[in-house]
Amino acid sequence: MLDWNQDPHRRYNPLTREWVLVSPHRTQRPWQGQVEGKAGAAQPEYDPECYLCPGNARAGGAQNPAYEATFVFDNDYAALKPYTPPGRFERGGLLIAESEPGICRVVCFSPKHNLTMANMAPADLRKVVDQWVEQYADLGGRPFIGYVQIFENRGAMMGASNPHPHCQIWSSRALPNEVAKEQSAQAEWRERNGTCLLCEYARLEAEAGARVVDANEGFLVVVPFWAIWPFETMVLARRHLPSVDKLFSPERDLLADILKRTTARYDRLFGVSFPYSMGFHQRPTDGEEHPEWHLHAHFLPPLLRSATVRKFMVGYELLGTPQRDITPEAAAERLRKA
Ligand code: H2U
Ligand code: ZN
Repeated sequence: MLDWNQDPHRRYNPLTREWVLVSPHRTQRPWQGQVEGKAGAAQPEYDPECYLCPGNARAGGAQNPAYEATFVFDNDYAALKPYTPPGRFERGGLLIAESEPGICRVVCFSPKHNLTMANMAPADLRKVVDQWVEQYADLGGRPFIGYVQIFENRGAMMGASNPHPHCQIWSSRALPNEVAKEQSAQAEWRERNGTCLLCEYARLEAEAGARVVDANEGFLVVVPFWAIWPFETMVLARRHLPSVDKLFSPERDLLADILKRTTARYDRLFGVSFPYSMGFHQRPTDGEEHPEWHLHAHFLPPLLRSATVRKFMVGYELLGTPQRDITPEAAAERLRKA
């Protein structure tokens, strides 16, 4: 009989409608590959060389104000620009291109260079949540912005250019690929079943318990049944709401609380400031109501078995299907205990 904890199997991700290969028996294989350096030394509260610290000059020549809580500015090296002229190219149904206007911003979480979400005061992290809500409304309210992607790259391993606590916001006219997959899956689920895909999923996970990592009154943290990254998690709003602007004030505090708890838990897992990319997926800002959307965040950390051994997405995973060794249930158990 198949043993889900030992035998190779594949799991379905209903949000992207893609599969992941799970090979639990492989966790014993030896590793002689690349070993990453441990995260750098402790940082000072203020770094005169940091382009995000208060009062400092940025690369573009602008100077940061002496800010005291959060600070937002337009990215000096924006990937998207608001005044992009319209344009479309199509040849034979195969060569297709179109212009893409957008706005990219950087949000500093705190004036203190050496903080992270894990060690910020809850009241200060709440101000970051408020800033996300403001940015979602401001950017999403513009007629040419159809989606607002809020994300954080944390740690040099994830390509973060700077340890100063910050995130980025890229807002664009079109839906990004990952969001487009989740958009059609949630819309079709709602059409077919009359329910919300992620409300149903959260209910199943809360019932099963094996993949639940943490929870508060507003949010549930799980290692998704279909997780690709070893310690990937998903933060799900417990209430059906499409986007951060619909959070009640106490729910904003609960979001700050669950993010702090989750990042602190990650840091405890291997005793390092845990690297990850995280971001929110929420209702597109194309003017439609989108009742199918359910607000959630994904944490996608690269670390595999220690602070220095990471997972690489290569070979079969790039050309075939993503694959994991440690089961989502085993990862959730380790995170719960951290
Ligand atoms: P990351 O750490 O996730 O790379 O984010 C830093 C962003 O800050 C990056 O997108 C921008 C980079 O373009 N940046 C500025 O806007 N001004 C600067 O002076 C340096 C970096
Ligand atoms: Zn700094």
